[in-house]
Amino acid sequence: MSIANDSVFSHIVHAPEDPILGVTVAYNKDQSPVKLNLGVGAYRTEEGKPLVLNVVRKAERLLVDDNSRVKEYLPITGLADFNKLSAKLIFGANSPAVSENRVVTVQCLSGTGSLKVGASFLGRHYHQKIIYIPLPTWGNHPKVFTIAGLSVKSYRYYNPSTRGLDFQGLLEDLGNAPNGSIVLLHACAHNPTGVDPTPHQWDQIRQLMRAKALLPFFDSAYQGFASGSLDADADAVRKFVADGGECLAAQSYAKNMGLYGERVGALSIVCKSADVAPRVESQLKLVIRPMYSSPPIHGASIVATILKNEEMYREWTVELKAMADRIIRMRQQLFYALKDKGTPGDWSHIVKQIGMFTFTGLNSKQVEFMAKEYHIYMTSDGRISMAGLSSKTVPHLTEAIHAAVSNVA
Ligand code: PGU
Repeated sequence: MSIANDSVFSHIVHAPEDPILGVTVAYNKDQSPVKLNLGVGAYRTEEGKPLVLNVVRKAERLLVDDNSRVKEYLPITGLADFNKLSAKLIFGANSPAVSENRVVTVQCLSGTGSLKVGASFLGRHYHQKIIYIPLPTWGNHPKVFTIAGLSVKSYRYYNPSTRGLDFQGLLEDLGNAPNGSIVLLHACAHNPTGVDPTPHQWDQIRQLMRAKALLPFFDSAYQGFASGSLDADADAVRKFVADGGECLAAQSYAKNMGLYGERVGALSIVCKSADVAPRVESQLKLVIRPMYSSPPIHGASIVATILKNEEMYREWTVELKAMADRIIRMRQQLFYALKDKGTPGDWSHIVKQIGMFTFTGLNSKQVEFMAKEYHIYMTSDGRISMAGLSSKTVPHLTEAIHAAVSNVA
């Protein structure tokens, strides 16, 4: 009798690739010398290479040379310095919530891990088990929140015909949400649309949410990448904290410090009073302990080293601004290249949208065509990572988009 046929796992069906990370799998299989990966949101240099920031290299050298550093377990909540500095980074140096000890921050595994810990905490301890996420949103959001036992609903966000915010739809949907519902908000540089509310619109969203006791859960994966300024990109979050209300915030250092694979992030919960915060923290520890016990030490040490040293912090902001500026230049180059070529359609959204991505409006058939004929890879919703583009590859992408919209309906 054959043993192979007796696997206790033989009923298992092959799962599909992830809609975003699967793009890289397809790209890796392509043998063409002109292939281009605009799928995953990961920064590339003008030469198309991944970038390790100078200031990160510097921090790593300091860490390696410091013999007093050991590899002991961190506490369940992570590196204390890292947590304090992360709260300061997102809520601001003079945040009353921080100084009044109303903020609990725990180190987590990048942005995804921070969302996951926050979601599990809410699933266990928050009275309203409904979360509203924008339509569209990052593809992993519904999965993270569903697994935490929350019921996931969506609110209107993007209007394909204007290629802008569906502000009326957003207000209507949040206005109709049951009181107390959780609302997932992209802190800045909305993924995948590149469309953010204006400061005035943020204010209206905040007022509506506070009036209905909706609980804001900010996903901040791109602080510094939208405008090039860390403070400006945290503005929406800070306004919500400034009104004294409660919220959650998931931070990622993947993009803004280029620490993708180090998996460094933080979850903060802003409470109304300092007596609640330690109880919240104690329950977060019960979420984390059986999940991964305690977070990794290296990446958080890099971040803490940079954030607490004035000179290194300044260096970081310069390098971060350079990344944001290069992305903006790519927007301009692509826009003018399409215009010069006379490619059918209005492409002004390429320069209007902000952050790492352009939501091109290309449909899944056109996306498929561009992969097959031009070896250019992007997610099937037509999102391209502007950070994956360079002056050298803009002409090839322009050709491909031109051919796709001219030949594929
Ligand atoms: N939140 C948003 C809005 C994101 O875009 C991403 C990453 C994350 C959280 C999670 O980032 P961490 O790496 O866990 O810190 N989105 C990128 C990266 C690829 C992916 O899907 O994870 C993207 O291309 O959409």
